[in-house]
Amino acid sequence: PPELREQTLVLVKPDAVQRRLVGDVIGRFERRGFKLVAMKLLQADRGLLDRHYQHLKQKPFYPALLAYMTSGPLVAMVWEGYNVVRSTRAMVGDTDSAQAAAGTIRGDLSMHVSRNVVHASDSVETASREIGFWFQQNELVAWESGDSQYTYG
Ligand code: DGT
Ligand code: DGI
Repeated sequence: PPELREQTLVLVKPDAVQRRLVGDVIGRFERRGFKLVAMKLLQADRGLLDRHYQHLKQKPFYPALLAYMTSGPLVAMVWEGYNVVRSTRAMVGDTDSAQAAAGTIRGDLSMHVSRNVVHASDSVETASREIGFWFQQNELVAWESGDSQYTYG
């Protein structure tokens, strides 16, 4: 069914790579039951980030955001599953880590909006666009997980 095939883009940002938090972040999505369909470690360049953050290019903090996002490698992933876009946003928490609820990724692992550990797409439409910025179509792996009768009913 198509509703089980919803996909979202998650970036584990350079602060999280430096702080050795990649496994913690991946583990949360795995335990929720979502399926990993693409993943790579890369150094993002300005062109890619300008596309990804086109809605923020006029913001006063954009230069600082670019410097942060190019400061080291990040991990880009595509996760798939039922309601994955909204569920992932809920797991990530408020953009401003200082406001993020305990139990969320940002609320558990970060303090400040400018080093907020992860990115996750905010709508199904955005997710489809963002996945196209970060991945080639042939980098997405279609596979059947053997546990779906236990995770979906
Ligand atoms: P910098 O990095 O030399 O420009 O020094 P700041 O303090 O101006 O910049 P930074 O990187 O600490 O923070 C960037 C922007 O984030 C800063 O202009 C104000 C904003 N900011 C700081 N704290 C918060 C917060 O709690 N929530 C939100 N939404 N923005 C904040
Ligand atoms: O989708 P989100 O990441 O939750 O939020 P967004 O698309 O509004 O902002 C993208 C990123 O920009 C966010 O993860 C961190 C950064 N950002 C947002 N507001 C501020 C900010 N960075 C700084 N330094 N200051 C801000 O006020």
